[in-house]
Amino acid sequence: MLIKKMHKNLISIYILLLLTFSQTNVFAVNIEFNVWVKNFKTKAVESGVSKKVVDDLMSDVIFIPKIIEYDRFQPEFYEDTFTYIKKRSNINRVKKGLVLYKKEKATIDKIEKEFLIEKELLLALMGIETNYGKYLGKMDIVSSLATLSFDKRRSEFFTKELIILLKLVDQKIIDKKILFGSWAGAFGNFQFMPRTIRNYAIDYNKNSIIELKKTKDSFASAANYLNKIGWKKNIPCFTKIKLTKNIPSKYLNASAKNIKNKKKVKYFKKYIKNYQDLKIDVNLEAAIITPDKDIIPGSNTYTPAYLVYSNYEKILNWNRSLRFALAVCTLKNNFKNEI
Ligand SMILES: [Ca+2]
Repeated sequence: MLIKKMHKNLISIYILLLLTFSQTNVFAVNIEFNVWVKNFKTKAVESGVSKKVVDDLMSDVIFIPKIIEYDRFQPEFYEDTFTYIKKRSNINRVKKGLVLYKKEKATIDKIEKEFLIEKELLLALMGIETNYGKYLGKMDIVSSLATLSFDKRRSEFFTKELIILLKLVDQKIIDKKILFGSWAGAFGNFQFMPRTIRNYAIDYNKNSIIELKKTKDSFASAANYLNKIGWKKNIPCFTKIKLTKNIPSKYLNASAKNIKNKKKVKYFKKYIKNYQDLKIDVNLEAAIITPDKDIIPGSNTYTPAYLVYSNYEKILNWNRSLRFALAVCTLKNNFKNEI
């Protein structure tokens, strides 16, 4: 009985200590964060943002611990390729996209012609990024970007993004009232980061402001982005293949960072079991990817495998994930049979 009571007391003390420690910790982090904000504000003004906009946007900024958790654990990295693609390119996604297309047909067709980007690709990107505008994100992206800038992991990258965002507001290109988006600071129907907005976004309906949550500006901006980074209309993105086991491992790309060892499709003939069934130009430059290799525990080294072409790398440019680019191109192909 006595032991039980002592045990209970010990647990209470332990919980009390834990609470005190975590509260002290949160308190210390907030002090550090406020110091960071102060220094950042000076830096932003030095980079040319007006003091008024810096004070205005940075006055309510807060540190959001949850964002650090999201940054460290992104579930999509742990899904196998088959599951990832299936979830994002299924028939419901196609149907929802067709509803949007029907409603906005005139605008989307016009943008397809003007920027030479397939409407199916634009719909696929919007469908996967935000489920056609349904999940635009509710995070205050100034606080998101500030939290990730304050965090050590990718501080330099996010600090630059935050300064670009402040400049866009300062130049009245973006309205500060609609700065709500993803935990990583992406924004609008196609989840543009501030740098992408600065480099590629367009005020398509010419009302002097870029509205990335509205159809006209967001579709034209996405199409302009794809056109400028070199997407080639009507060239395929990938082909699924079956590999022979004698393929040297140097040809198996498992990282989205740098696609290596590109050759003409015909060069890989001896390593592809279903080569005769491939309905593609064998003179296209291609690389081989095996996206589950090294990532999914216990996965087979040789399956799934895909030949990927230059267009595939453009989608990696948009979002550096092998599975993301496969899912976008699969959904695009699924639209092809419907529109
Ligand atoms: Ca506009």
